[in-house]
Amino acid sequence: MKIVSAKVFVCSPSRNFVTLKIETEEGIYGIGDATLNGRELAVASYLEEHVVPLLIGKDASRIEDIWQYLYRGVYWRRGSITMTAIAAVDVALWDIKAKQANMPLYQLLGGKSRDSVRVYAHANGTNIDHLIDEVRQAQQLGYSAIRIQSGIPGIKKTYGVTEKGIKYEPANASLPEEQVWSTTKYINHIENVFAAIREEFGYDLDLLHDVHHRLTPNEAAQVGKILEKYRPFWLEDMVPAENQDSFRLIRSRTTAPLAVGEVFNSIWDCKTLIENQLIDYIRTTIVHAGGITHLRRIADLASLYHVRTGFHGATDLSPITMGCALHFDTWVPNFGIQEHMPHEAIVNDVFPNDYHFDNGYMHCGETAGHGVDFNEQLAAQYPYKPAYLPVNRLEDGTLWNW
Ligand code: CS2
Ligand code: MG
Repeated sequence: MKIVSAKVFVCSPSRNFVTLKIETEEGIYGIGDATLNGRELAVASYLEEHVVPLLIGKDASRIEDIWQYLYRGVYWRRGSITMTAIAAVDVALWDIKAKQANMPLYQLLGGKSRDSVRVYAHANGTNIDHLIDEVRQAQQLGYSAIRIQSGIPGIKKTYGVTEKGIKYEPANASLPEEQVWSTTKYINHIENVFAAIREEFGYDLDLLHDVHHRLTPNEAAQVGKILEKYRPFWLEDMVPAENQDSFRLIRSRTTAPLAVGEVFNSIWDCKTLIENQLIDYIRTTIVHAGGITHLRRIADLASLYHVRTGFHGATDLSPITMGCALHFDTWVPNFGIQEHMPHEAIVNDVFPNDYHFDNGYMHCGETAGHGVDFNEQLAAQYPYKPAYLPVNRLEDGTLWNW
């Protein structure tokens, strides 16, 4: 099962994606996602210059050994670029192995723990009335879990919110757009949002909310205490989590369930959080944290401490990651929920896939492999476009967390 070629593709059907295709001498190929929103070319270059030359001639069946080779062999371990590149290789090799075994990926992981994967939708409103409409639309599609994000009076533009009818894509400018944030204005408003949604839809609907790294631990504790009575399913990324110990302060003051991890790239980023049960859901994703091989380790550690998975699933992760995540979600015993932001039709044309949505649940397919392919010819019609995520400043100009 010798690797004879490995190619990197950067394309932009509605947004940028980086894809790795590994081919073996038997003609079986596998594809992996290497997309890192706003830093796509860094991962593409890392793969082309420092990974692909090392892969040629290696045995594609030795997934673990290649993972260890790319992790330990680099000396400068971890980081988003390195772990996204390793993830792309890892996912492509799992795809090859499953194709060789002629079985869908979830079978290789250990078979089904559930017949379908519960997903949550995004509802984003510029104001509370707009948000209520968005929640209703998601509910009518069958979602029983919905993430709610609202505009905040006095803040021009905030995370997750766009004008009616405009699809949200944060990497929206060829240089970072500067946005302004006010924690005071946010804390003054967020209870109105939850109270209005609970008033309109009751308590059977699971409500999620993403604070997107913008609070201090004490502010996060305040928001958790304010929102507890509205029974959120989770409050996500309340604070930046480099200092995992910060969550001890939050945890000691609120019972609101906490989710974190979409920006993590290895088990070391979440070891303290998980072992001390400081969170309820781990959001670390296959494309940014070393692939299936490493995510299995994170999920197994989490299962020892009552922490469930809640994988990131935004549109800046390619359908390859969504496909893999659904196979993983179908197997993993301590599954929590899966984020679901449907890709544009053209993205599904470039990345044909066999998964589908039905009434609030996603179903991975039965195709051998992870069930996602890559149309090189069509992809070539959509060349890379520079696109950066915004940066955030406080009202006094202090650079803050976006
Ligand atoms: C967000 C992401 O979906 C989420 O939970 O945090 O959409 C995030 O803003 C983007 O992935 C950044 O590229
Ligand atoms: Mg998030």
